[in-house]
Amino acid sequence: MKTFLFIILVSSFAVVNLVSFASAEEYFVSIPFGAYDPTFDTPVDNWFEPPVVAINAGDTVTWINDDREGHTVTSGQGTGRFGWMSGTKFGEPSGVFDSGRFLKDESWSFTFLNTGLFNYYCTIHPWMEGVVFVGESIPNYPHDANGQKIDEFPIIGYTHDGLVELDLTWEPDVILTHEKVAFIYHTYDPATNSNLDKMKYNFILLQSDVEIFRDEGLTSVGGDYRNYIFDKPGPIEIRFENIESAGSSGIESAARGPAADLSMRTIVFTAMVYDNTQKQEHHEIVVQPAKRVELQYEILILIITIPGALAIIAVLYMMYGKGKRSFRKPGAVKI
Ligand SMILES: [Cu+2]
Repeated sequence: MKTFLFIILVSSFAVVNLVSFASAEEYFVSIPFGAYDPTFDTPVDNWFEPPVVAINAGDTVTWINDDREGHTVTSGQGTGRFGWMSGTKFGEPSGVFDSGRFLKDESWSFTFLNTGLFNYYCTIHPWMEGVVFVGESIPNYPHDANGQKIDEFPIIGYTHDGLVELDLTWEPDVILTHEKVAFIYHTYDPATNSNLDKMKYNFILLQSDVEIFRDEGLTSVGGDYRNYIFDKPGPIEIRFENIESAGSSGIESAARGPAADLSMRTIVFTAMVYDNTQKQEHHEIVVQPAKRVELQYEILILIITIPGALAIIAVLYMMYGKGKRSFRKPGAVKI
């Protein structure tokens, strides 16, 4: 019951784009000796070293003043190396962060919780410019759209009437853009804990609340899988709608009550798609399972019935077929 409530809770959450912090790290930026000198006639190549830092949301950057003068680390646009020369430009702070002046051997830290590109500069020496790029932190474990870790696959969902259980797994655990993900699911009758003989449903994918894929009138025997390749990062919903099931016995029992309102028979799971830093495009469109499951169901019947029929024919042939022979070896002991 606890699991049941948990699933209801998880699946009913509004999809919120929250970043989960896999492991926060600290990065260091030096303000090198000579940064106060705009002529660049210094032993250094950059005003901030390194001038560009790429970090993940939740990480901290610490600036250390290795110069002899006081400096600031202020979000916004500086004047560039030559802009200050006109004497009219002093930079424009953006208001995200401002260290205030800190002196030789002092340091100042800032933790970046939001993703984005942050330009910064020194308000005292506006030619001093740097950049912090904050990307999404990609966890190395499966989780839902709220960043809640999934400790164990499969995750389990039920229709509101509790008559259909759907267990979902996806591979790979972390979903990236331009990389095929397989959603693998099994369907059960919770009353008997056995696979559903047949389940009809629609499979729908939504990303950032927009429907991006819909496959209607699917039929599954015990389970199935769907492949998909996402173009964009962002939270997704994996929806199984209009679920119709005859249960594990294959017969809709009277005990199951009146026919359920199909529009209510929906099971929703959520997940997050991350930007793929290795692959920027893909050439396949949507990768589908090779065959419609409806067809597979019929094939399954053939697979079961044909060998069965052949076996019966073989037995009948052996019993009543002409030229009946004894398979007993001569001289074998009769028991
Ligand atoms: Cu400065």
